[in-house]
Amino acid sequence: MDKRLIEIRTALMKGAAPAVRELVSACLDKGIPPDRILEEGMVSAMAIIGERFKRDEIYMPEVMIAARAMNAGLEVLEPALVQSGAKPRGKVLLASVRADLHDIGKNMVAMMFRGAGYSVVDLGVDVHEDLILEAIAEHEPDVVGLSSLLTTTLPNMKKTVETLEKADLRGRVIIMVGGAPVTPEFAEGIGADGYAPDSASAVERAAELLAARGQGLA
Ligand code: B1M
Repeated sequence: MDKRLIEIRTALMKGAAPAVRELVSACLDKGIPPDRILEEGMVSAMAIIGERFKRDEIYMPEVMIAARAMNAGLEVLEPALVQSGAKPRGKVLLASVRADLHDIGKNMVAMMFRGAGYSVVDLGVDVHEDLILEAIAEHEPDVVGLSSLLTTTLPNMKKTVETLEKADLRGRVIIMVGGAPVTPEFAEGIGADGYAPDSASAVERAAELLAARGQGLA
């Protein structure tokens, strides 16, 4: 692997947010493709952090500072992935479901959508289903994307889909779900319109679903 990407991975695992910012910026200046910086330098670091956390080799504070460094790197990387001046291809509302504080995956999904020319409204983490309803009324998105990283918050994902169903919004918005514990079977079981295993395929799946509704601008 490129030495500079290894440096990003090391800095990210140490939680050195300013160093991650600088290194990502330097890699972009050197012309290293943003998707390589993301996957090889950053996502690989979070995977190692996750393994170490599982084996009790590191604890919550270390995971939190690594996550903060990851999000710092994502901020620097995002403009490089976003097409300038492109007409929005649709509007996407994103949220980590109620009681779920994980946001790295959701932030990557947001970044990929922005990079593909969608406008994104990101409601953040621990978002109550009622707040999602209010946000739909305010922003009128084409797609609502829900993220969950905990088996204990999967029921809240289901509850959110039920809430949108009760509010009669099923025909108006496409509901997409994702996150590590979410499976295609779970997604189908709770009545989501779409599932994606990663951020890049989330964009592809949304485009397919929008096209199927005659809304795609691709
Ligand atoms: Co937590 N955590 N965590 N954690 N954490 C996991 C998820 C866990 C698997 C770790 C473990 O035990 N090995 C475990 C869950 C176990 C389970 O439920 N089965 C766990 C736990 C238990 C917890 C706490 C309960 C720990 C505790 O308090 N004892 C606690 C819960 C807090 C809460 O949410 N209420 C907790 C807290 C935290 C931190 C706050 C410290 C931090 C989050 C910081 C942050 O996000 N800002 C954290 C982290 C960082 C992790 C790990 C290490 C990394 C998660 C991550 O960012 N992955 C994680 C272990 C792991 O995953 N290996 C772990 C990288 C990210 C790029 O992947 O989010 O999967 P991911 O996103 C992917 C896809 O899933 C997909 O695209 C993304 C990119 O390709 N995707 C979508 C995501 N959303 C999508 C939406 C879509 C489509 C695709 O459509 C809309």
